[in-house]
Amino acid sequence: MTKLQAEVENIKKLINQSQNIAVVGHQNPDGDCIGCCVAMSEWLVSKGKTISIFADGDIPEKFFYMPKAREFNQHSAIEHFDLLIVLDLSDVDRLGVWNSLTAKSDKIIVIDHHIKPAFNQADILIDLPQYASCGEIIYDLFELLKVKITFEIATALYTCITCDTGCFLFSNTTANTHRVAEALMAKHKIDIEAINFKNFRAYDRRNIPVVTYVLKNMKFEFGGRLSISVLPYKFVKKWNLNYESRHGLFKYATDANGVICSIFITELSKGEFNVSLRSLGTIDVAKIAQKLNGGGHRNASGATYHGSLKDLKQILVSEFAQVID
Ligand SMILES: [Mn+2]
Repeated sequence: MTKLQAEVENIKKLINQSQNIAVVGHQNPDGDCIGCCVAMSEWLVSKGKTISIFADGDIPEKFFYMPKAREFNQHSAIEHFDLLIVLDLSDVDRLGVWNSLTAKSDKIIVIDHHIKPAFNQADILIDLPQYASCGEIIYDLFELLKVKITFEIATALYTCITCDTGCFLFSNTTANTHRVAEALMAKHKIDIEAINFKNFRAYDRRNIPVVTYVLKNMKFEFGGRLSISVLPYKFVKKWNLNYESRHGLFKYATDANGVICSIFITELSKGEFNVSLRSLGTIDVAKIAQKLNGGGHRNASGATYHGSLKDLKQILVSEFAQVID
């Protein structure tokens, strides 16, 4: 019996006995986080539950093809929930401004696929790092719960799966990932061309000067196996770049021929840096992120660093020196 099968009856029981339910994803919400909060909320609303959806940060407009994506962070005044469902994060710190939700909720279910589970408040904790996306877990859970998958739910779950696998390009993609995508396409007639255009092809032409800067200033170490890109605060501020558009720049760092590890540093404010790490194959960048009090997956992780850019680069280069040879 899988962990998911073992917990299905407990999840069903907690949901059945709850009326006022909060669904929350991680800060800097991405496609997986937004999609699984939307899919979960669509289902719970169809069961007559009262739902509030939260995630600390802006919801990129490109995700508004999912109607429920517009409903995030609208319910700040509510003081109490029967149940809190935490999706796509297992580190309580990544609730950000919504970390007070745990104290306001009678029961907590956490469903996640990151490597660092640390959610002590959870009544039910499902951490399955073998899954490429949290949305893929939700699909398997919905199958076990015999949930009627609607067009809206299928669209949201397909968004999760494609966003966390780089549209099936990353090494986390499994046979089950494809099985779930096949089921969503075959049974629910989702518009994959429209979804994939928004998430993988369309870009904002106003960002071209930033792309130019990043490409011009990319540095390579270890004979071209490690790439380092830095986005200074003046660009983040001038172009008002949100997490989503900053992240779109990362592919230039990761996809150069010969690169097996990449670092993308964004200066969020003076002395505060967002660090994103990527790797190919067995090189574990989650371990490096954890040394900076961050976390993530083996091949994709991140952290926030306070200090000088020079020190940060030095720490990262020496960490990578130990794993890259
Ligand atoms: Mn995810």
